[in-house]
Amino acid sequence: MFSWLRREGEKSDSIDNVVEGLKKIYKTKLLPLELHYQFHDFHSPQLEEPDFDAKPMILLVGQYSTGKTTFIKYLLEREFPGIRIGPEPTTDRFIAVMYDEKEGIIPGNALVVDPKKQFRPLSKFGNAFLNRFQCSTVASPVLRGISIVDTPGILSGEKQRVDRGYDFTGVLEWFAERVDRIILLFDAHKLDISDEFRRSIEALRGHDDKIRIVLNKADMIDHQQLMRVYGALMWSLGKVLQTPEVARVYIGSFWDQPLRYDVNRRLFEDEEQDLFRDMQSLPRNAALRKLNDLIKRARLAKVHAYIVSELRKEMPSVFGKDYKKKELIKNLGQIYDRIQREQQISPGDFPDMKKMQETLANHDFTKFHSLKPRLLEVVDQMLATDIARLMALIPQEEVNIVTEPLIKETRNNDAVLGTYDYIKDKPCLVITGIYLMRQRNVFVSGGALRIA
Ligand SMILES: Nc1nc2c(ncn2[C@@H]2O[C@H](COP(=O)(O)OP(=O)(O)OP(=O)(O)O)[C@@H](O)[C@H]2O)c(=O)[nH]1
Ligand SMILES: [Mg+2]
Repeated sequence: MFSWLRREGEKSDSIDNVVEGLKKIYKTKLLPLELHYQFHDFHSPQLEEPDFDAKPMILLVGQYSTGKTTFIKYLLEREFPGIRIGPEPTTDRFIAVMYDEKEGIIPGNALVVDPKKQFRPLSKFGNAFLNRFQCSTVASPVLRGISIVDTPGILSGEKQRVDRGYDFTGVLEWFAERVDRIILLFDAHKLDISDEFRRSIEALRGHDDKIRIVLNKADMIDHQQLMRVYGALMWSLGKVLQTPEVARVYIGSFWDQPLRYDVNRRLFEDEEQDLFRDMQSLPRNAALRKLNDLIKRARLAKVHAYIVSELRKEMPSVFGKDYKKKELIKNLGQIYDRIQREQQISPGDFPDMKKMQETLANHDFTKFHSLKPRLLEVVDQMLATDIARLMALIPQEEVNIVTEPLIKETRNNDAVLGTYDYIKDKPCLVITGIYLMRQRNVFVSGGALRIA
């Protein structure tokens, strides 16, 4: 049934070249800027080879018993080592389900020291987490193209907040930042969004472009109830996600058992097709996403350099350092404003103020470096030329995938760098540069959009 995933699993040479190119420009052009301004202490750790090489990952998130583990089983058409399915809270750990000829389980502590895997930074969440983290390897053809991460169901109240013993939301955020898709599962038969789940969704908010929502177990209810549950879910989601667009919800029953109510069979089949088509595009789009992520990272690294060097400039050389530091942290908003004005950077590009203030409190401002324009110029040049060169290597098909939302988003005053031209006598917009969406960056090159 999932033969398409198998086909997509074979990587093309051009995508390999893009990944190699990204590694090189990261190491030679962006990393020096990150190191100079301690970017890794503030935002995200240094990227290693496996971060670039990793297959696209899908993260499953939901309250307990919404069918996350069953969903994976359905996708793989088989079980994986360590699988547990049941009506009570069952999965008690994060499980990365990955391809390997040899089936087995690699425990968390061994995973984070494996230089070939991308999980090394997870060691910062401590032993309590590592004991609850594992990799299950399966020789499933589906996993040749993607990896899937199963998570413990989100519980309510104390059980979620205290009993876990590690920073659950922090781990979720770590994965959310790195995965290609986040599938949020809801149980149509028992629709309820607990405060804890709401908080987890909020932690994923910065990645809303990756989120897909599944109203699972819809086979348990009839068509009338389904309409009501669907409406209730949309109403609740609107409050939690706070995006102006309406979320796309895939309705279905992702398991291999007969449906209890058959009235909606056709709907479920169509929805499944749509969702799987979306997942099918992941291996192809992964190169584009990695490129995109590097652009995002470079822009944040630049803003970070401006902030840190500005703080350095404000520090007195002899007396009153502690007092000044406190004052600067308190008035960080003014520094943001100043940089925004002087460097013409949009407010959405700045790091979260509260988080930045907390991290700054633990740093010695006198050790910060002052502005080194050369480092920034190298990154600008990387964004302007190297990225465009790599972009051109990505097969045209993928470029076209992102040209569609472009037209919609231009209404929000975002920038498309391009030229008007005629193709077969029809006026077209030929996109040659960077396109900035409100929170994310999509880089497009060589696409041609017909003007209506
Ligand atoms: N009716 C119906 N039941 C389902 C479906 N998917 C899963 N189930 C049942 O729901 C229960 C929970 O499934 P799991 O896959 O363990 O759910 P989970 O989200 O992984 O749960 P935790 O690991 O505890 O968070 C099991 O009894 C499954 O058999 C579905 O599509 N329809
Ligand atoms: Mg489970």
